[in-house]
Amino acid sequence: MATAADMDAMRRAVVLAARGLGSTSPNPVVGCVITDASGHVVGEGFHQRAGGPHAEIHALRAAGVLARGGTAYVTLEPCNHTGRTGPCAQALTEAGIARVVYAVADPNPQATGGADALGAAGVDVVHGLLEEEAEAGNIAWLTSVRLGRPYVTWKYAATLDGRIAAADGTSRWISSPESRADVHRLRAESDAVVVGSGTMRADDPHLAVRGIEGATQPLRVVLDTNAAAVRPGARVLDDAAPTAVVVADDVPAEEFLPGETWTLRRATGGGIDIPHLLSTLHQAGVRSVLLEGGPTLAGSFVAAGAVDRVIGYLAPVLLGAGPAALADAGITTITEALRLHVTETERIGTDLRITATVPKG
Ligand code: AOF
Ligand code: ZN
Repeated sequence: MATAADMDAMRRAVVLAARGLGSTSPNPVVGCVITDASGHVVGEGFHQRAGGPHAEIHALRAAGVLARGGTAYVTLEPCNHTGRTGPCAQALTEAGIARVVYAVADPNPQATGGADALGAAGVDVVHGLLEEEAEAGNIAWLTSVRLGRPYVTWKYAATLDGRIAAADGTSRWISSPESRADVHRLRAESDAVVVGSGTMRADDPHLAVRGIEGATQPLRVVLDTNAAAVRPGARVLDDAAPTAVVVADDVPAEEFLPGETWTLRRATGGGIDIPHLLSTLHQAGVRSVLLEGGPTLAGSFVAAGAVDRVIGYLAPVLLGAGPAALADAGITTITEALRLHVTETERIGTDLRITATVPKG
């Protein structure tokens, strides 16, 4: 049975887990709170980077001997494997933890089994407290383990009438400075930022995180199918963050620019094959992708069923003409419309930010 105090401790663990967003990939974000036998918090921890101690170990170290007889609240089932670190189920047992409450079962076949191991050692185990919140906080990693591809967020900024530029192509600045700063937070939480050749030509974007101290820079990925859009001196080629330029595998190598070039399959429509791109990113350890590309690229991702979440910044501006945020996504009749689930609405500066998820399956 879970009490109100259990809920408070797990809520705190979910908040702690989020501190690892952007820096733990290819591993999950995990938070842990330890309370003593009388319910006082004696240790907290979160997973900070892949290869480093798991959340439970940080919390156990903070608690020391006060962990004995206490409860550990963990957002993910404690692991049962010796990977880069030892099994947390064993560390919890050895510290004398009497009860473990965890939110989400670990779907990773190598690490699973912690709950059973704890139960077998006589620890009281509770599963599922704040499962939805913990799942949402770790959605990129969980999606990656389940689907073998990164979690994709498509972000755009548009006028209230859904346009991303005026008829003559001018677009600076539709959204407010606060919205633009918020995008840097999204980039910092993402492992990779993806744009296409249209955005490359129109904006010469930089795509690195600015203005957030200690932020982990994402991998900047430019889909330049025909090796024609990224030119020497492009801002994306500076050393502020790593960059991969993706070119179709039928383009002659002499046309590549110096630097990291990935050659991937071309899809029948002419662009890079999106499932191939996503599985390549997955293999490179990328668990979350922020799609900042223009309408054409976003249309291809939607058509490929490769968008999990949409974040739209809507500015109270009308243009009446100009390109729409999303180009053709293969939808021709209303029964095929992609219907989303709004998870959040927020005022950002003078704009409205809408976050919506794409239902699975
Ligand atoms: C984490 N941090 O706090 C917990 C994890 O690469 P390793 O050896 O550190 O193991 C990673 C796996 O351990 C991970 O995929 C997940 O299944 C489990 N739990 N991992 O990185 C943590 N609790
Ligand atoms: Zn562990």
